[in-house]
Amino acid sequence: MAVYAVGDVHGSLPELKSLLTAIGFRASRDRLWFVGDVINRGPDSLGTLRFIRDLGDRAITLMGNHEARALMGLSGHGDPLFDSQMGFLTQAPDVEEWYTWLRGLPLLHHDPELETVMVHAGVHPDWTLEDAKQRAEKLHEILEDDEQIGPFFSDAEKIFSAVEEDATACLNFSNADLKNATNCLRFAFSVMTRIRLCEEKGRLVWSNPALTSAKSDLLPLRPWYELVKWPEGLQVVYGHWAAAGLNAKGRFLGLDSGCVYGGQLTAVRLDHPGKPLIQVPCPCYVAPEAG
Ligand SMILES: [Mn+2]
Repeated sequence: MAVYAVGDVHGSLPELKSLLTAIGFRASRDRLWFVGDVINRGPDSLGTLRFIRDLGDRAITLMGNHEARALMGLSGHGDPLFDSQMGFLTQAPDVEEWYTWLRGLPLLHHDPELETVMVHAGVHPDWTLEDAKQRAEKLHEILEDDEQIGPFFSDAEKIFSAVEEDATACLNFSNADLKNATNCLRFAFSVMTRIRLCEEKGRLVWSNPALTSAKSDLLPLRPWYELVKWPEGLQVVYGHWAAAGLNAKGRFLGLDSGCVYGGQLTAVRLDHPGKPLIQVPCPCYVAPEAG
């Protein structure tokens, strides 16, 4: 059996099929891990969803920020981007089935045997591995619960805006009262699906203008993974950061190599000691943007 992690597909089904041919993927024996953001921007989001769903338990797919936006919209808390981007879902005859499928996507996957963690964007530098897993499990429980998912998404501001003031208070959310716990979990949801840069002390920087801002109060900025203090032997696979491109230098392995922007779609074989990378080229489906 071979285990491959695949970077952000973004609806690029032809390129995903080319990649699987290039790695010699055998559905009868091999496994695929998708870092999330399998939908949007590319030519065939619905086809990509169907392809991955039909892999059944041979694929593990994480929640990316694009799946999160889809899920929020389908739960009745959409924003203008949901309306403009998610027609492939809202007009699909099996939209109810996709709502259920999206609700089941985990925020984080840890395989102790492979000593590997996968998360879409990243984790907060203050979290231990157990902290991250605890939050991901609680979020999974909320998203699958009919009574909890609506209230959880009801405050979109807390999901899509900077809520770093909740970070410190959230290190042990089980001790917080319900309101704070909900905001802690919204914060965790936001971090795992959207984090890129942090200040040295761990304060998150969400907005893209900050990437080029010379404002002294925003500098110096560091990639989240440079501040994480997890055990050395643990490998962390993530996506989400197309603007930074492939990161294959250390144990933090960034696989978003900008497929929809004319870059590559990347897979890495996780169970092989050399961690070989396989890439296929992609046409430019959309103009580059940081998102
Ligand atoms: Mn993303």
